[in-house]
Amino acid sequence: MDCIFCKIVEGTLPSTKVYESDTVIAFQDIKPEASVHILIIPKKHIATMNDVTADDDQVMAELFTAARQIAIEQGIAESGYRLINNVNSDGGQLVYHLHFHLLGGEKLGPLNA
Ligand code: IU
Repeated sequence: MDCIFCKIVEGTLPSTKVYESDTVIAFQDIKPEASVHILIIPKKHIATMNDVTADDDQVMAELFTAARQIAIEQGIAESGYRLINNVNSDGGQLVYHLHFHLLGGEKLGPLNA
């Protein structure tokens, strides 16, 4: 499958990883939109939020656990952050492997500016 994030999971493409478990990895976004910009993804290929099924309940729970833990590690849990998932074309999704953007480390602007 020709998926860039699957290649990052496999290690055939480089990334700056900040978190890894059996089911989830997180790495620095290559084009950061804030001081902290980390992508949190399931290792399993799931194209979009629309493709998540009940079979993925555990991995989704682990993904949000990872997000909370990374926010603490990055020192932004208390100051605040944004967790964003873009879906399909109107949502601005560019990479079709489910991912959540963890953004913070500064005062973020309006969501749809
Ligand atoms: P989107 O939600 O699909 O629009 O976000 C894709 C993100 O993936 C975007 O912020 C890119 O900068 C980021 N990214 C990356 O970190 N590494 C890559 O090799 C590629 C995209 I391609």
